[in-house]
Amino acid sequence: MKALLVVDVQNDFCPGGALAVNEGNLVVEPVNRLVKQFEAESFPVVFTRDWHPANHVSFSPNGGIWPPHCVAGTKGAEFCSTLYFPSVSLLVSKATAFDTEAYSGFQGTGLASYLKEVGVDSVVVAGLATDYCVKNTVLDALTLGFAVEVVSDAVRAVNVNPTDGEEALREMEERGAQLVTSNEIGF
Ligand code: VGL
Ligand code: ZN
Repeated sequence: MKALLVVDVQNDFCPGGALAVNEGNLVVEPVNRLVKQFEAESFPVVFTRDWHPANHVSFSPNGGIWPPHCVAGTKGAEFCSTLYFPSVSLLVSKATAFDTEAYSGFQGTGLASYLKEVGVDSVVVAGLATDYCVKNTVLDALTLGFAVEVVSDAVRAVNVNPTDGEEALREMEERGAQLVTSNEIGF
């Protein structure tokens, strides 16, 4: 069975946010379409969120490389208001400990055991950002033995270097992920 993993579609990663991803808001439309398709099939939908304490090690005042973002309980950490939520879904918060960075939705969350428990062997991944949390989530999913499809029109990159997003997609593909578009997802 397939599950949909929606990665970090949060205000701080959208235009105007603390760690804005160019066109980050544009993932919402294809993501919403996919969520509705999975909901109609009664297949699992998982939303991850970056959910940091205010003193997180990844923040520049604490020696990290990012501006403070997605601080638990703030407006910036909320999901984009236009995101559609199905009647049933799983919420996964990550990077919640102040001293640990965690880009992958599988890191320290129990997500893999949950998916295996309910019979998921294949995941469809969309969201933000291509070159960090999407990439690390995809690579972990492959390592854990899941088949992985990455939805190319439903991801966007931070692009600290301008080609980071493209390189991340290539790396995911080389590791065995399939790049697909949102209208190509079958069950
Ligand atoms: C992310 C940078 C820092 C992401 C999270 O969700 O891709 N990127 N924290
Ligand atoms: Zn973060």
